[in-house]
Amino acid sequence: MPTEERPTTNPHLLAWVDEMARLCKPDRIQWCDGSAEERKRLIEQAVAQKVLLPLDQKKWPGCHYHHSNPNDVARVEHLTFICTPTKAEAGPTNNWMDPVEAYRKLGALYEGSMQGRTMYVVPYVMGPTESPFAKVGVEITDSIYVALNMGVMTRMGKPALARLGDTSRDFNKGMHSVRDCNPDRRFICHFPQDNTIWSIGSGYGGNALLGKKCLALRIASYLARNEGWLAEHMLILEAESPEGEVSYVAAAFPSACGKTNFAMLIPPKSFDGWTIRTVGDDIAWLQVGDGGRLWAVNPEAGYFGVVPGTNFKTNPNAMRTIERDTIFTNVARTSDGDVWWEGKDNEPYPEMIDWKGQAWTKGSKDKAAHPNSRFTAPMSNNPALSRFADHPKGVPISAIIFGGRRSTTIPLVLQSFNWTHGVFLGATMGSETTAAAQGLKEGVRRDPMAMLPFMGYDAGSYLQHWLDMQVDIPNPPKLFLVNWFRKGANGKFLWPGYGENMRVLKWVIDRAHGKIGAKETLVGWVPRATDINLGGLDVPSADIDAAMKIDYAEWETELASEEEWFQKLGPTLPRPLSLQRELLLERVRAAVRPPA
Ligand code: GTP
Ligand code: SPV
Ligand code: MN
Repeated sequence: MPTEERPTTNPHLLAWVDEMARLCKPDRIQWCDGSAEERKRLIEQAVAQKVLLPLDQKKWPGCHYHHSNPNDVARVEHLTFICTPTKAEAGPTNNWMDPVEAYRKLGALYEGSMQGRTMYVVPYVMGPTESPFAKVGVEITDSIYVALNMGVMTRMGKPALARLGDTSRDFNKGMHSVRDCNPDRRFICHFPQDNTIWSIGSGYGGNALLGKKCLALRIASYLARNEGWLAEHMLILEAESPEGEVSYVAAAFPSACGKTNFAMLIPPKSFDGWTIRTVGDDIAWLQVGDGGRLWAVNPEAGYFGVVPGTNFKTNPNAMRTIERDTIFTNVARTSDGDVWWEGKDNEPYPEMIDWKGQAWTKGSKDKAAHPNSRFTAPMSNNPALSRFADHPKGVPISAIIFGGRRSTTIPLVLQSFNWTHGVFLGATMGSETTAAAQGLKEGVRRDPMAMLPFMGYDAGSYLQHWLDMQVDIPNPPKLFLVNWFRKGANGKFLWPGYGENMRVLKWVIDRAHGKIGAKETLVGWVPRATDINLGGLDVPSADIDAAMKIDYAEWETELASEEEWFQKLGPTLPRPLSLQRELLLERVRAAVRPPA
């Protein structure tokens, strides 16, 4: 097997790469160095192989298109496994596979899977390269598309090998082969005790870009629990007031529920002087630091964002971010190299090629772009990137917001009474399912802290870890719940969302700094009528009231239905959370049916 010169002498890394090469039998091994020349060469090769299609380079400089296999368009939660020695460690919300069995089963599938192909060795850093937060991973993959995406999403190549050094064993071993992209032979397995990920049969997103959900959330959450920090599915934003006061807010919304949009928000006119900048759009690593505060870094270097719904009105910063050097996956395209998606500013072209590669005509009832079509773009493209996005220390978090996609019950915004109540709000968060994962039942599911698909260990222990963090953070952020997705009787969203979410964010920030009042309700603190600036908002006040309403009858149903979820969590469910539920339910019941 011809091997190019190996850019490291680290014996642990070399031994592992050799072992995996013996198993998969690639024709060639290529170590990625992360340079611009290498990227250019890889893109040329991907274009020659028709893995990437160049877009019109005048309209879309440096941009390319990729059709994924139509059977491979999103994360697959039913094929994702936590492989801990005991099933109890994975907990009741994760799929579990015995590690011995998983290595055997996937090992057999990897056998010869790279014959005739190139094996890319992709060293990468998650986190600012010089940061004490940062972690090194190495992904082995037979997908040039994955290698190119990792080059955008992570600090790839030389910096990773430099950080790892010649002797350390401290790197995540990520093995990935698309093999024949057969859903019957598709598995995403995590071995937290071994700092290892084995993924096979998918080339898409979180199944295949192993630094993202697999390392930065599932493996990292396991490490974080043991080491006393948090790895979360959260955006991180920077808000600067007209007076120049800067605050940082993190927010956990489930997949396709608005993190990227919130992190890139442009305030409405009546918030003149306010600027929002992005630190991260999907993942936050949070550690206790200076001033006894919780500090956050974004482990990623790029955005793998939902395309449909993105336009110059909803998210101008995203539109500018994807103008160049972006990979578009599964949107619609035209034969002359333009792209289109549902919710783009312009009308669809009469004739296009849909995400499946098939002819599409305007008026067709099928979507031209897949609802989970995505852009991969470097964060350096973002005109609103925070100057601290790459800072080794991270940023100090003043508020953490939880929020799902809920048609009913959950108000526009609610502040928790205290840390325990805030953890309870996160733990019981529900959200209606989206296109970001394949094969989920429609309807509301409980998604604690937006981490249900991303916890690398038992859910009850995860919630206990959140509770335990309180005593480790002398100056903790304040905790909030939001809902941009409540609907009226006509089935339409009550709240306009997007940039208008600034109105809610401002109240959150003012509350976090103790600058503004609130009304106490049985289920949390809410803004009083005049606390939220609604200037210039063209929405009927009845809709605003309906979006913010706390209806105790609805809350009674909500709190009662949470019992089933808590029962599912089993014996590791922290007692403070079940007591919190009972307390709230008793109070709400008494309000709905006052004693005679
Ligand atoms: P992941 O990358 O899957 O983790 O998703 P995300 O949480 O970053 O979601 P994103 O910001 O990409 O938004 C997903 C979808 O929700 C897009 O189609 C958006 O247009 C839509 N969306 C985002 N924010 C809002 C909002 O405030 N209101 C409404 N109605 N829709 C929104
Ligand atoms: C999500 O599903 O939450 C994503 C996209 O951010 S993926 O990378 O596919 O996980
Ligand atoms: Mn995500």
